[in-house]
Amino acid sequence: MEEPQAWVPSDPRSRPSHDQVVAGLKGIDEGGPELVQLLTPEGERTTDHRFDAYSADVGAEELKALYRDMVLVRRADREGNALQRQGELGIWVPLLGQEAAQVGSGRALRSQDMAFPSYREHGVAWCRGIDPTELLGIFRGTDHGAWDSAATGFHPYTIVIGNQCLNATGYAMGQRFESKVGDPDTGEATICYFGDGATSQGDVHEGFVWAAAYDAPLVFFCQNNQWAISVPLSRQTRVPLYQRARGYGFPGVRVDGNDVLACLAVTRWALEECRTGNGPVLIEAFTYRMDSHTTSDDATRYRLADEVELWKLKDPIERVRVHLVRSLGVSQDFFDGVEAESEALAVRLREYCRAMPSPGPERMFSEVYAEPSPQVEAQREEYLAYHASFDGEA
Ligand SMILES: Cc1ncc(C[n+]2csc(CCOP(=O)(O)OP(=O)(O)O)c2C)c(N)n1
Ligand SMILES: [Mg+2]
Repeated sequence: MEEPQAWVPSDPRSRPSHDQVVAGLKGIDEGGPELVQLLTPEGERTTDHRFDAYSADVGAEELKALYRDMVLVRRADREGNALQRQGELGIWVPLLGQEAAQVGSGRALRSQDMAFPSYREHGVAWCRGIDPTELLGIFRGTDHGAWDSAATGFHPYTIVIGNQCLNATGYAMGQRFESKVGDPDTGEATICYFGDGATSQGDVHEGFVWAAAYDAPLVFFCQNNQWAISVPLSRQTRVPLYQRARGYGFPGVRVDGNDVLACLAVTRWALEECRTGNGPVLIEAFTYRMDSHTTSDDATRYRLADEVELWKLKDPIERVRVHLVRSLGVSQDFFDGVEAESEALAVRLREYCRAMPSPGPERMFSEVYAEPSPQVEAQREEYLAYHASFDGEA
C-alpha cells in the first residue's frame, strides 16, 4: 500500500485528510526533511549551503569552547536537580538534552542584544554571563532572579507560559522605533525563548502578529521538546511548528536542536536578518528533554521509555565529543580538564546553596516598584511590627 503523503498547505481551501494529518505528525516525529543539521548524531560535520557561511569560522577551538559550555551547563543542571532532591531547593526545572539549543543560540547573541527566557533557559543564562549560583534563589524561593537584566541582556525568568513573547515583542518594537536596527555590526536584535506548548497560547500569537506588523527585530526561538508536560506535540498542531511563521508573513526555519553548530549558525543568521531590518524570524529547534518537566513531575507516567532511549543516541554533547576525538584528534587531557572543571562547579553550587541565607520578612516588600512607595513602606512597617510582636516567644 502506498504511504499517505504529508499535507502541504499550498491551496488555502484544502483540508488534510485523516491519513495526511497522521503522516504529517509522523514527519514531525522524525524531525522532517527540512531539518537544518551541520553535525550529525554520529559526529560528522555536514554542510548546508544556506548556513555554512554562519559556521565557517567555527574550528577546533570554537567547538571545544561550545563543548565546555554544554558540559558545564549540564553539570549545573544535574546539580540543581540533586539539590532539589536533597531538600535544598523547592523545585528545579531541568534542561537535560536541550544544551545545544540553548548554548548554540546563546553564543550567537551579541552584547547589544536582549534575550527573554521562559523558566528553563539556564544554558542561555550561562552564555549571558550569569553565574549558575544566581539561578538558585529562584528555585529556593528566596528571590525572583537577582541579575541586572539591562547589564546582562537577559530578562528575568517568566513562568507564565508564552507571556515573555509580549514583553520581547514590545522590547523589539522599541529597538525599531529608536532606530537601533540597520547596521549589520552594531544593529540590535532580541531573542525570545518559549516551548512547543507555548505556541498554543494567545500571547505567542499576539507576539507574532505585532512583531510582523512592526518589522520588529525579534527572533522567536521555540525549543520543541515535543511535550508540554504530559501533552504531546500532536495535540498542539497539525503542521510542523516552523511552518506557522508563514501565516504571519515571516520566515520559519527548523533546526536540529541537538546540534550546537547548526543552532549557532541558524541563530546567527536569524539575528543578522533582524539586525539589518528583516525581522522577525521563527526558529524551531527540534529537540527532546531527557528528564521530566520539573522535579515535581514524573514523565514515566506518560512517556515511553523507548522514546528516551532513542534520544539518548542523539545526545547533543556526545556528538561534539565524537567529532572532536575522531575528526579533530582532540586528546583525552582536554576532556579530563573539562570534567574536573564541571566537578568544581558542582561543589561550588552545592556550597553556595547550603550557605544561602533566608531573607528576612522585609524582603518581600523590596523592589516592588522602581521608586519608593508610601503604601508599600507602610505595609512593610506594619508587617515588621507584627513579626516583632512574637519576639521572645518559643
Ligand atoms: C499561562 C499558563 N498556563 C499554564 C501553566 C502551567 N504550565 C507550566 S509549564 C506548562 C507546559 C509548557 O510546555 P512548553 O511550552 O512545551 O514548554 P516546556 O516546559 O516543554 O519547555 C504548563 C501548561 C503556566 N505556567 N502558565
Ligand atoms: Mg515543550
